[in-house]
Amino acid sequence: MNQDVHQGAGEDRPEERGTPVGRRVFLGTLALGAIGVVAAPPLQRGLEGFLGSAAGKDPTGLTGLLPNGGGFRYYSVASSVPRKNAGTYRLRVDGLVDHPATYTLADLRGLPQTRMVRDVQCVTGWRVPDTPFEGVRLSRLLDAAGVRPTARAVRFTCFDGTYSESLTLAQARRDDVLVALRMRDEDLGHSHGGPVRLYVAPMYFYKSAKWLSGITVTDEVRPGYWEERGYDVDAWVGRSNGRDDEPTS
Ligand SMILES: Nc1nc2c(c(=O)[nH]1)N[C@H]1C(S)=C(S)[C@@H](COP(=O)(O)O)O[C@H]1N2
Ligand SMILES: [Mo]
Repeated sequence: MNQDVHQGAGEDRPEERGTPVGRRVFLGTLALGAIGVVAAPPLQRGLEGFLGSAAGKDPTGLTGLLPNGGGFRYYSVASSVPRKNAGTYRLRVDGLVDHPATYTLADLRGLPQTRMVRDVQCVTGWRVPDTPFEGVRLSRLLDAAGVRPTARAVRFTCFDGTYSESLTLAQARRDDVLVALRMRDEDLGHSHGGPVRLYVAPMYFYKSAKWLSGITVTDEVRPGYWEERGYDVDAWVGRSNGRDDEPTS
């Protein structure tokens, strides 16, 4: 497991593999002495509040309180993720398209880049304000692929071998949805899903699939990893089941 984002903080733990809830609770309890958070979204609001107050932190887990890691917490549902670089990374675009394609990192870097500065909001309550992301608009890749008329949705898969996400075609074509190569004005590091992750700015951060390796155009939305475990497919910040205590807009 890679914890380099939060080294020194002693606060965070990579998300444990998708094991039954009982096991997560057990792991969370084990970890109580040393850390503030065990990240397991369906459980986390309860558990995080518990751990947070035990650690003397604000139980909402707002990121301003974290001393290190720039406010981010490392999440992975896979216990280990292979590293990919410019030589080994590939992004496949396929499904209901006329021109399936495989992009290298150099290919993606060669396309027009869009930079956006928005708040990152995890459904469990932590937030990182004003975070720059930069990359290729997803709509550009979809247009290049030639989406067929029967298409309704897009499915995202990851080279961690486990995670998945989805968007409707209309959501996927928004201007604020990126295939991101950079975050905080640096190339995306491995912990944050590098070299390439999805960035869905208007939705909770679980929509922003890390280690993106596949974009498949489909005829209907197929719920992603966390959505099969109870989270909203339409994860608009402030308007889904991760609703904030405070308004965010
Ligand atoms: N492949 C993959 N992508 C993922 C996740 C994951 O576990 N695996 N977790 C999601 C969740 S719940 C959050 S909050 C963010 C965390 O991103 P970070 O690790 O860069 O902070 O990634 C999202 N994308
Ligand atoms: Mo999250």
